[in-house]
Amino acid sequence: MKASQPRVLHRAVLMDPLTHAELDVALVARMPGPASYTGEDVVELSCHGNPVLLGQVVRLLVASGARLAEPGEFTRRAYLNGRLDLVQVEAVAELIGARTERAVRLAARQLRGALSGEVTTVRDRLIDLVAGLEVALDFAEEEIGMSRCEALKGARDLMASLARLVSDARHGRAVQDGLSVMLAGAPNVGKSSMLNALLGTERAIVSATPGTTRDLVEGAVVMRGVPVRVIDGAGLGTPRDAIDAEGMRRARQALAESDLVVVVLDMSRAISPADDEILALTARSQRLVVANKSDLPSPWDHGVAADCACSALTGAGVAEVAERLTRWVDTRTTIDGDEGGIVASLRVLERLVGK
Ligand SMILES: Nc1nc2c(ncn2[C@@H]2O[C@H](COP(=O)(O)OP(=O)(O)OP(=O)(O)O)[C@@H](O)[C@H]2O)c(=O)[nH]1
Ligand SMILES: [Mg+2]
Repeated sequence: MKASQPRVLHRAVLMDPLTHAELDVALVARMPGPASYTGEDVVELSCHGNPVLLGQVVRLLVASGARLAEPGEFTRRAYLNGRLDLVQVEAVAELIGARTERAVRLAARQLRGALSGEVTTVRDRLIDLVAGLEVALDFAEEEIGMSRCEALKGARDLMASLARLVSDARHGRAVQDGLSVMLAGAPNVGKSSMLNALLGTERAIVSATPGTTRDLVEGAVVMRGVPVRVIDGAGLGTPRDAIDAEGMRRARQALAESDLVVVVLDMSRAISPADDEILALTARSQRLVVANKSDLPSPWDHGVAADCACSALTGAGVAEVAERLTRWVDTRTTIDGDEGGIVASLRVLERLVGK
């Protein structure tokens, strides 16, 4: 193996050293440090992807003196040997956990050092600013170094760069972690029908009996490359029994924790006190008010109380609801239509906002 050309794949027949039984025809590459992932000497074996075979190969290697890596050990070694910085190490975790192509793209950019590069630029500018000011203070008579005016402008520019970095990082987190949308409304307005229409599957039970949904029911959709959880729960109103009350408590909690509330109204009947209560409860939340059952005659004009109208039963207008949700996802994950370039970990984000 030592004699083999480094960083070139070689074909190798793997054999059980005791029985000499052939296990697999594999590919093997030798990557000598320091130009390897961990910075140490590494040998990579690529076997056929059968779990039984892989288990057998690993067992034989361990019997011959190797040991299993601990979780994250390769990346830890890469960090300790200066091959990756801490932000890139976090990017490895983000990459492994990414659930959409967009999240993969973002984590890959960070792994290549995008965030580290931005932070280094800010740091260099800060050092320039401090150095310029120190010179100005030390040689106050001679008018060299940085003027107060220049320093103030430099500091303001830096603050603006940091603010952009923080908002970019917040957007990045939304892409990585996903967003949640809660369907809220009085009993029987068509929340479960709306969930099913948005997901395109019969996920939740729909019935003409008010109080059908008790537990939270949810499904996932991808909008603009962002995973979005759509959650349906019990209708909010006066509970008929203890189970109803518990269902409503769960729905209220999910409503408080969600990123967006879709308030569903039934436009085939007059606005009820329960509707008013939900509208008041969500007045300060990010919300979209949808008038459902637009296929039925209505006693009111939906334009007054709602952002849009649809029929979850016939499907009319549901595309517009989805379009509005997509636009909201855009506002949470892009800056002026730009996808943004970083997904900072919560640790980095907290450091950036100075918590
Ligand atoms: N005509 C019409 N009927 C609808 C529409 N959406 C839902 N319904 C009907 O309204 C009734 C209640 O629908 P659900 O989706 O179960 O309503 P919900 O808000 O989830 O009700 P709860 O879970 O009891 O709070 C069912 O009979 C549905 O078929 C619609 O757009 N038009
Ligand atoms: Mg329901």
